[in-house]
Amino acid sequence: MGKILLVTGATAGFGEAIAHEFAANHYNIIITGRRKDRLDKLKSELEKKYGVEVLTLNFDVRKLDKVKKNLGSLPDKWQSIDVLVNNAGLASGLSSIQEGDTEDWEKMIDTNIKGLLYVTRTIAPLMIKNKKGHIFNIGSVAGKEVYANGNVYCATKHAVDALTKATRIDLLPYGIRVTGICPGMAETEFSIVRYHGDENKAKNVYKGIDALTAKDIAELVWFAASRPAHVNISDVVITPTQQATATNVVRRNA
Ligand code: NDP
Ligand code: 8X3
Repeated sequence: MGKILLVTGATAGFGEAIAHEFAANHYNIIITGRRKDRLDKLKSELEKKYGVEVLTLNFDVRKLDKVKKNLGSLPDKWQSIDVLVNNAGLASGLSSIQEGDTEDWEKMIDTNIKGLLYVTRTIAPLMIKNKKGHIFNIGSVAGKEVYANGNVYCATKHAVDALTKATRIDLLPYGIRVTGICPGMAETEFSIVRYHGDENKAKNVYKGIDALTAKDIAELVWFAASRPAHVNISDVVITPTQQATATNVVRRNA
């Protein structure tokens, strides 16, 4: 078995593009997500296009028992994971703190923080045992700054930022690399999910902007993963050229 990537949330957006990028570079791939039909479709695409092996694991990262069941007893040949990308995540809603929906809050906290922790807690010991590994956490510009109505999403991504730094320290003695990738505006299904399925509202987010694409993020992750073993890229903020901060954006025809 050659090198192995495990990417969570591979049924759309960044995760799907990261799976393609690594498969194109001859990695065998473990893909996860809740939508089984999409996992099955991606598996056959990757196998056909790149001739790599693909393992699909269909579970919700919020459920610790499912994370343990799916990732805690991987088939032997899939245990030697070289790269983990903690990507599964979401924004749900965009409301003030006084009007926010607590169900949205639970979803974001449970997925973006607790899900990432559950996966890391399960895979890091394997990496330590195998004496190799590279963990990527997908943070956000929302983990570097806060913006109006972003409250809980921003808090979860600040937590990801803290966990990336803390994980790097804890895994330092084992030579395991840890990288934070913090994107700005990228057009995926992210805003559709944030606006609870309202595609028109989601489209407006990127109006007049050449937003980042999922491929831009996948290429960045691949770049960091493919540096020589003595190089750890710690933290990268990546935005569209038309975006300077979470809120400073210049739109065409604005
Ligand atoms: P998408 O909505 O396109 O993809 C999100 C992925 O996460 C899907 O594959 C989804 O799979 C998975 N996911 C969500 N919840 C769960 C869950 N409970 N269990 C398992 N998988 C889950 O969004 P992006 O690709 O844009 O987002 C990927 C990451 O990047 C997220 O962490 C997001 O916060 C972050 N990000 C996005 C930015 C953007 O502008 N797009 C900018 C900065 C960061 P499924 O629904 O099948 O479970
Ligand atoms: C996603 C980018 O600006 O919507 O994390 O928070 S933003």
